[in-house]
Amino acid sequence: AKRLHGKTILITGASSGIGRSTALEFARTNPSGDLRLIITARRKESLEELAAQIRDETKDGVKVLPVQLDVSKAEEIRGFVGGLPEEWRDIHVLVNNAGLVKGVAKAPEIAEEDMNIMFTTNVTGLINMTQAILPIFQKRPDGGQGDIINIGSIAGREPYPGGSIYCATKAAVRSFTESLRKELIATRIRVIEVDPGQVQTEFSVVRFYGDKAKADAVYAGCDPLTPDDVAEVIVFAATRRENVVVADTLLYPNHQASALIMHRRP
Ligand code: NDP
Ligand code: 8X3
Repeated sequence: AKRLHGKTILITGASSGIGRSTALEFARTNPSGDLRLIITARRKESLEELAAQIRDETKDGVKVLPVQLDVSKAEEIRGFVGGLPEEWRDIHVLVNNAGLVKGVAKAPEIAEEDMNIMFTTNVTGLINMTQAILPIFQKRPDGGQGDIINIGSIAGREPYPGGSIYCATKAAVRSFTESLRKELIATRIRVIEVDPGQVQTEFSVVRFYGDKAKADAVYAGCDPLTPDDVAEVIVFAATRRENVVVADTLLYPNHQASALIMHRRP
C-alpha cells in the first residue's frame, strides 16, 4: 500500500506468533516499496530466519533489520534507538506486541517470578517502548505523526480466574492506551489498540512452561484465530487514511463470545 511508502516499522516480539505474522504481512502488503522493518525479540536466531524469509519473499524489496531486544529490561530500551544505524531511526509505526502469560495459578499461589515477568514485559516494557519512540513522532509536523499499535487482549476487558495477573497486565495496557490517546489529542499521532481473543501461537506453550500437551488442550475442539488473522487487522489499521484511527478492536474466532465462553466441538 502507498500509505506505507518510505515508512519504518518497529515490531516487538517478532520472533513468533502475532509479531512474526505482522512483520510478514507488512512486507507482503508493500513488497517492492521502500519499507523498512525493524524486528525485535529476545531470540535472535528466529529473527534472523524471519529476516531471511522476508528478504527472500520480497526479493530484497523490503529492508529488514533484526535486533535483539528484551523489553522487560529498561536499560536495553534506553539504549535501543541510539544503537540503531542512523537510517533506521526515523520510525513511523511502533507495534507493541511483545507479551506473555505464565501459569494459571490463583492467589495466594501465584509465583512472584511469574508475576514480575508478566508485569515487566506486558506493562513496563510496553510503556518504556512507547516513551522511547514517542519523541521521534513528536518531532514531526502538527504536534507529531506516527502510529502506536498496542496489542491488548480480551483478557484486559474480562478478568478470569487463573489469569488474574495476565488480565491485570492487559487491563493496564488498555488503560495506558486510552490515557495516551487523550494526552496526544493535539497531535496527528494515532493510538491504536487491537485486542484478540483466542489465537493459536506459542502463547499457551509459554503459559504452561513448555508443556505442549497442555497447550494443545486449550485449542481442542476449537478453531482459533491464526496469528495471520490478527496481523491483517494490525496492518489494516496502519494503512487507513491518516485521519482514520482504528482506536479499539476486539477480535474473536467464531466459536468464542467471551474470555471463557467457547463452543467446543464434541
Ligand atoms: P507468542 O508466544 O507466539 O509470541 C510472543 C512474542 O513476544 C515472542 O516473539 C516473544 O519473543 C516475545 N517476547 C516475550 N517476552 C519478551 C521480552 N521480554 N522481550 C521481547 N520480546 C518478548 O504469543 P502471541 O503471538 O500470541 O503473543 C503476542 C501478543 O499477543 C502478546 O502480547 C499476547 O499477550 C497477545 N495476545 C495473545 C493472544 C493469544 O491467544 N495467543 C490473545 C490476545 C492477546 P522471544 O521469546 O524471542 O523474546
Ligand atoms: C490471550 C487470551 O483469554 O487466553 O490474551 O487470556 S486469553
